[in-house]
Amino acid sequence: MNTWSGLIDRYRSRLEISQTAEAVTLFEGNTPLLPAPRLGAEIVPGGKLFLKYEGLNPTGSFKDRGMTTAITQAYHEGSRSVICASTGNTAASAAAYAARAGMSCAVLVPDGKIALGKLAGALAYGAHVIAIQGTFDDGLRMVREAAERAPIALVNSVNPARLQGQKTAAWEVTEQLGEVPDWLCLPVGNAGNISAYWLGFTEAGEERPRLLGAQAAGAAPIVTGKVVEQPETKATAIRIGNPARWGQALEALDQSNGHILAVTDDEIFDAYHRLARLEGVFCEPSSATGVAGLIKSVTTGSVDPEGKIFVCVLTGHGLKDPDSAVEGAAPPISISPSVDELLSVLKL
Ligand code: AN7
Repeated sequence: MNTWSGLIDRYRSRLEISQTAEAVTLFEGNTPLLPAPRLGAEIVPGGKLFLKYEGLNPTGSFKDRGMTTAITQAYHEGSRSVICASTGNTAASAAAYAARAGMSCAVLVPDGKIALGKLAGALAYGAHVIAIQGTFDDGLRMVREAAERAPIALVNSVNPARLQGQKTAAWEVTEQLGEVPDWLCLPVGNAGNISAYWLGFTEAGEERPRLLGAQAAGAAPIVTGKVVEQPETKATAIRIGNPARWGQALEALDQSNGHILAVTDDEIFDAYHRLARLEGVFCEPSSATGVAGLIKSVTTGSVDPEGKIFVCVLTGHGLKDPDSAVEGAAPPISISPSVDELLSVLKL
């Protein structure tokens, strides 16, 4: 029998949320920690690579971890409507959990800059989708003020209940690995996830990994130390110029003796293709950013892989962004229904 019934059921006493609230859950979490020996041999010679495949959460991204706790808490406190700004995944997740709770949900997304699968999700779950002619950062500013002026709960990661759910990923990694990894590598956008992992590892004990954060070069405020007014990257999930948890991310990086760097879109897409083609793991471009950051850090000598265990967090599923997958690939070959023709085009 499957005994998994979601994060809150599994970890409630360790989560700072109401201990009596009825959980709003889609049985999120408990995602696989996949060994990645072929990619590992290429990018961390002498070390071991594992992939925490968060794209296998119910709506296809890690956001479901924080959304089960945020929506559970908001509903328990009496809210019946929620709002968020999003580059896409938060929107889809909020929409699904709101639907599950029978709440209404409004999501603000940057017009034309969200991947198709995320928009599809938000629409399918019945959210009120509002496209703004601006960036995610504009949207976040707007929803923060809207939640102050109207009776609507904000479920962006500035909501502390979000981090409570997201921190459980750190505990799962350690449980699955049987030890704390040497390095945890992940993409950084609004910096909620890196803050949550650090919180989780810190609450679990003395031993903690070093954090390796990666931002897209056109949206790397934490790396450059400057707000980016017009962030630009094909990894639209992390197209964020003024992260809400910037200070907390810097603290986590400092305390973990970690490292944050920028990677180009070409480096992101190289990692994205290698994950899929060497390991059969299809994640969205933003999710490959942590892997790209690891590749660059090893190549430039700032990380020595020898004897080390690396966990890369793959934050979202590849099907979230079908356009990125199709654009970068050769189109299918079209043939008539003839076996002769088939044999003539096969590459054996
Ligand atoms: C796949 O959905 O910000 O550093 O609004 O979707 O915690 O922001 C998404 C972020 C990484 C960055 N990977 O995480 C949103 C949103 C994927 C993401 C990030 C996001 P944070």
